[in-house]
Amino acid sequence: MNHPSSTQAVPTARSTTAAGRRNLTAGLASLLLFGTAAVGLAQSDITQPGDVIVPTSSNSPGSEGAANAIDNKTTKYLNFDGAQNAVATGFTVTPSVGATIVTGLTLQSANDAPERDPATFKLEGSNDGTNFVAIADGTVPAFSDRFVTVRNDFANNQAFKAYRLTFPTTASANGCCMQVAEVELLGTVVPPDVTQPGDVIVPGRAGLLYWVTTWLIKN
Ligand SMILES: [Ca+2]
Ligand SMILES: [Ca+2]
Repeated sequence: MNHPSSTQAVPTARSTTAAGRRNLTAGLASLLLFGTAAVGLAQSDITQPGDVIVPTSSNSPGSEGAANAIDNKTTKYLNFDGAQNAVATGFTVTPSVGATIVTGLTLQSANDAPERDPATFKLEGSNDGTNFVAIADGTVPAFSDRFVTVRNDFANNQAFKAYRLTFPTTASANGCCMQVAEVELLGTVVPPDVTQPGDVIVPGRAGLLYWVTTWLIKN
């Protein structure tokens, strides 16, 4: 590998303290290992049709299951357990893109019955599929019409491999259900750590790190 930009950038970022040089060295080592994959990632929907999705229950019409929530179409997911807000309905999705950091979501209202629209949401994340950590919860902005998309943004810096999204309440307690046409989870994909304990460290890379470290100490 060639890293001309890394070495050329060193003089302008040079620190005058020993601690600063150590920090710079550590930073450069990280850059050498991870490259620029973590820089400038745009937020986007981290789900896609076909991702593994498990509903809170199968109490849905045959053609209106949870997969409809992430199929990129106006088809709806309807769950009868949401009648009278008796149960928080929703789903758990495992994005095929791997670990992600989610900081927002969008919801699209379904074709009819606005009283069935989600009114509140709760988002949790998991890395083992069993233990879930709270990420965000709150009120869903009102839908002005059918097939309208609303968005919630929230602070989060934790990465997860799976997400459970549930809707504790609907716009009005109703005798039918909860329904939603489409859901997007907005976030960024976490670049994988390409190293693991026991990896063989090739002399070329070790030599480059030694050269950079020596150069920083001297300068
Ligand atoms: Ca989508
Ligand atoms: Ca859909």
